[in-house]
Amino acid sequence: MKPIVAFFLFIACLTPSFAQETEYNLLPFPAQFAGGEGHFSIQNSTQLVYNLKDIRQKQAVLLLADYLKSAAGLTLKTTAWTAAAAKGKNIVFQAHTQKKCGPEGYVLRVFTDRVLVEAETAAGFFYAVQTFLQLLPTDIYSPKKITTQTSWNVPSCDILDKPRFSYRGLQLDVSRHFMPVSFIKKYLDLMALHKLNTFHWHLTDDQGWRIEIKKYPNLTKIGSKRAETLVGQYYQNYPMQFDGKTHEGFYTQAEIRDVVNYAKTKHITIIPEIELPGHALAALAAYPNLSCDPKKTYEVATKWGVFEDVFCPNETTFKVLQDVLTEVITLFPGKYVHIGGDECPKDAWKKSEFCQSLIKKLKLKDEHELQSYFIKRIEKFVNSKGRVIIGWDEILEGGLAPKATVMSWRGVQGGIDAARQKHDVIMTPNEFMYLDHYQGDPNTEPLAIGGYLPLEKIYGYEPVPAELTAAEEKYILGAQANVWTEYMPTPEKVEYMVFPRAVALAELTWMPKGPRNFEDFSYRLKNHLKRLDHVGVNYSRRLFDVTA
Ligand code: TNX
Repeated sequence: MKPIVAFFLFIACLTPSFAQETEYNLLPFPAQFAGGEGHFSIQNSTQLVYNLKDIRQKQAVLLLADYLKSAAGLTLKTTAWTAAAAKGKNIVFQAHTQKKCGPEGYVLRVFTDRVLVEAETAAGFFYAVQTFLQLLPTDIYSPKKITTQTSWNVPSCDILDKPRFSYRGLQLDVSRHFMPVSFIKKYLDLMALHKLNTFHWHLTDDQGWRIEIKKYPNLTKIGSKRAETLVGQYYQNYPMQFDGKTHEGFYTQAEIRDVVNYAKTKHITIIPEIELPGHALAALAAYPNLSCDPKKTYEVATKWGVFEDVFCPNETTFKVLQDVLTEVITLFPGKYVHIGGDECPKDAWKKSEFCQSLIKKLKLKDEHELQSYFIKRIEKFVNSKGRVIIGWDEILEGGLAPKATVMSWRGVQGGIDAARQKHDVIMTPNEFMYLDHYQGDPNTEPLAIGGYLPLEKIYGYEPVPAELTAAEEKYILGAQANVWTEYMPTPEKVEYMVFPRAVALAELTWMPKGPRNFEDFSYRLKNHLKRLDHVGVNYSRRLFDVTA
């Protein structure tokens, strides 16, 4: 097809559409897409021509070159822009400034005689390359050179793409089960492949403190190890079994820096979570004076669930938590620090004379307001360092901290309430966004925490609650799926639970609002799974192949 014809076709087809053809197995599917006729064929003589502003933009070009080299064995020349090279049968990367597609968007136009990639930012070019790779045969993801594939063709198409939401998140709980750095990097790779841009790293909880804090070495010396774990017993209803293993592990600050830098190359921001005032047993085992009853002995939890012993709102605790957050903030450059705030029983505060007199002194109504006082003090400190707190939706109780962003997890109501109070919101309701829930029949699936979230259900989730007005809607920054690891002792099990459901998450946070077609998604997914096979992902095969 001639470029001019393709251009008019492009304009005519600028409406969200679904892929009908086998060759457009794009996930997430682009915002605006038009298929064309014929294909661009990549040869050894094809050049990667760039007219780019900065080194990070150029990295996207090098990334494409790497894939073509390692999987296809094609060594393409990368060359700075010249009029002649830009007119040749080449792939041309060009920075544009027309503000067409926003901070993460791009234009990708595949003609039979050249390819044009345009974006405003390095992230835009990175996502353009991700899409371009998905237009190639799935073998392009092979870590080894493919000898059976003789041609590397890209079907003609015109794409103008940008995400619906600026926040497209995936969480991982490394407290219940520690996951090695190598796996965290793989997780980030997989997120990037699906254009997810925020990794929420749940680093502390009752069952383990996983981040080195130089000023308080016992947090990891004591808090990162636990005795034999009782698998099961989440609240009262779940089966119990001993796994007979001790569990330990933490990330040194050098490792954290390495992971943060790695994430940056994938255009992923990491949000660290330091849980407070609840889910704090590992910290209390290390430093009992952070509790309301320092004479008691505390142990890193060996059961799942919610525990009565929590941080005490005394000055020692605030001092220590501020020191901890200071180190955390120097390690993580992103805007947000997640401070937890969920599931904090008030029993210990009710029993504590100190807390009761504090409630009187501060003229508070009850322990909920005391929790709100706790969070507000922490927020003030975090804000003083130029950062913003995120908290689970319990932080609405007793009064929301003035600048907090809310993660709505117990349902959608927390998100609705926060948006109405003009607070930013990330939607992560457990009914739709919890990847620790069963994805298939609990009788045949490996043990999970309960709940039922099949692929079709997550795919159908609409992150903006219908109750919100247009003015309130803008507070919904996006959505996130959570991966709590009580029943995921290994990276393999995490992969099994996360994929392919995270692919659905990617599409629902990226594609424009409107009806999503599960059949079409499933069709594209089937081919997409070949990519995941190349990357070595232990996705849940049995959902797709009963003989597996
Ligand atoms: C509730 S979600 C929790 C976690 C558990 C999870 C299990 C949230 C803020 N708190 O501590 O791991 O349920 O699904």
